[in-house]
Amino acid sequence: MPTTTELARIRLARGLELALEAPGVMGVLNVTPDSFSDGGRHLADPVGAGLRLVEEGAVVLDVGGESTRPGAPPVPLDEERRRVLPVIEGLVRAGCPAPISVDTRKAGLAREALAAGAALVNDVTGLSDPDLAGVVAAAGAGLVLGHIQGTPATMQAAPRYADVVAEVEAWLVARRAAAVAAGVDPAAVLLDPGIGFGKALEHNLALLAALPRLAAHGPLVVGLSRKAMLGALLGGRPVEGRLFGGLGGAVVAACRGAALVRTHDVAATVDALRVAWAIAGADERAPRTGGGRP
Ligand code: PMM
Repeated sequence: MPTTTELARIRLARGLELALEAPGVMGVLNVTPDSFSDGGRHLADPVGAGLRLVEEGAVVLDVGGESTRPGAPPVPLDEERRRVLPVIEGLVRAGCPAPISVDTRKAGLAREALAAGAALVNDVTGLSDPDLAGVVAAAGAGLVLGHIQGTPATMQAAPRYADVVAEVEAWLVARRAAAVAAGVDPAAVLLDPGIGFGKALEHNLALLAALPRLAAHGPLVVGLSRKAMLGALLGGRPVEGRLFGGLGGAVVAACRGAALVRTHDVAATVDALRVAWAIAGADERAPRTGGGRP
């Protein structure tokens, strides 16, 4: 259990733990040629790029080999393996000091990534592969369960909810229960409302407003870095112009209960969260003086 000064303590593979006293940053290391936000950026030296993100302050490094951008076709296991495993092995060989997460929906890839040194599985489809929870349980690994409506190929076609917060909440609670029933340690599970995964702008905004309610069910991961919702809020701004908007979103997500903010822009987000958290927390730490202004 977290102590009163801890925001969250998450159990990971190989006896590792992620103890967070303040919201942390999950750095994105996509090794895909077609990710919407950084397609191909890290392909030349992915291990070096990952180590730099950790130096910049990422507390977890999320390695992904299958783009989940809207409309993305599925990547065969062999190809995903070819992209991801050498990077995880390289990071381990280089002594990567942060736990490595593997962003995959496939149980087979998760098993191999955990054997290669990953400590956490980030599944944006919340157990669409029925074997994934068993793989995570067997490795004693951490598990991020993300909410999605549809599949990456179809999810943004016409997302529809009667009550998006209640539906996502019920879904996350059910997926979490399924993971625990398959043997995953309840202290190893993080939940993610899945910003942009089968959601229109109004759905994303409703979920971000409801983070305190969702956080009652477990530590939250929130990812909005460079996503279309930022472009929409900024008058159609393209991906490369969304940094400052993303920082605004990251700060609000952290102050509303996200334990981890997933981002491409690690250094900037780490600074933004440090300042936001110091200021947001100052109120509770300040001595009570009975009300009057000094
Ligand atoms: N978004 C993307 C990929 N993986 N994982 C989690 N847990 N949460 C997210 O919001 C998330 C994710 C897609 O974005 P990218 O192409 O920028 O990685």
